[in-house]
Amino acid sequence: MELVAMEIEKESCGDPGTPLYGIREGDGFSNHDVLRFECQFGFELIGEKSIVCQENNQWSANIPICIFPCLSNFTAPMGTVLSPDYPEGYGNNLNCIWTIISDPGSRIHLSFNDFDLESQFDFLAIKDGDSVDSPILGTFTGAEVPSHLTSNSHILRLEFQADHSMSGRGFNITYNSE
Ligand SMILES: [Ca+2]
Repeated sequence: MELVAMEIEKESCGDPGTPLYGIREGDGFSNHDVLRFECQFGFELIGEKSIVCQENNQWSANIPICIFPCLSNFTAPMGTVLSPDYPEGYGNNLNCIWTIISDPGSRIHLSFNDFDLESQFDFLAIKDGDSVDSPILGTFTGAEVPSHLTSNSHILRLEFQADHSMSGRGFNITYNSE
């Protein structure tokens, strides 16, 4: 019996774990076993929905990650952008995009009232325009409160990414346009 058990052990890919905020179906880690993944409600799965233990004892892919998408547009002439659950900490696995849209020909001013992100792992990037390829006005991390910032165009895009662990207070940014 022990020999058989050892033989099975040799043809195992090992436990790849379960994604944070995810659910795993299947509990076999041997060759040809398949694991399926889903994310908890509200989270978005990035990566492979299922992986198979290959004959080389490697999983066919890494386990997926579950991220919480947050997306909103601001069209009022002034307002406040808060990180999720500010100031209680924004959590993990976030990919947020906020777009501030003012009247064509106007500019948008940002004032940072508070700023506290996990340094080097969570980032806020501010882009001058509405697309992912728009010029970057600044990328911020850590606990140093950035100074005022003014757009060149009438649209600002705020992209916030948080990794899988550790959180700061988050941020509180007010904007106005003229
Ligand atoms: Ca983090």
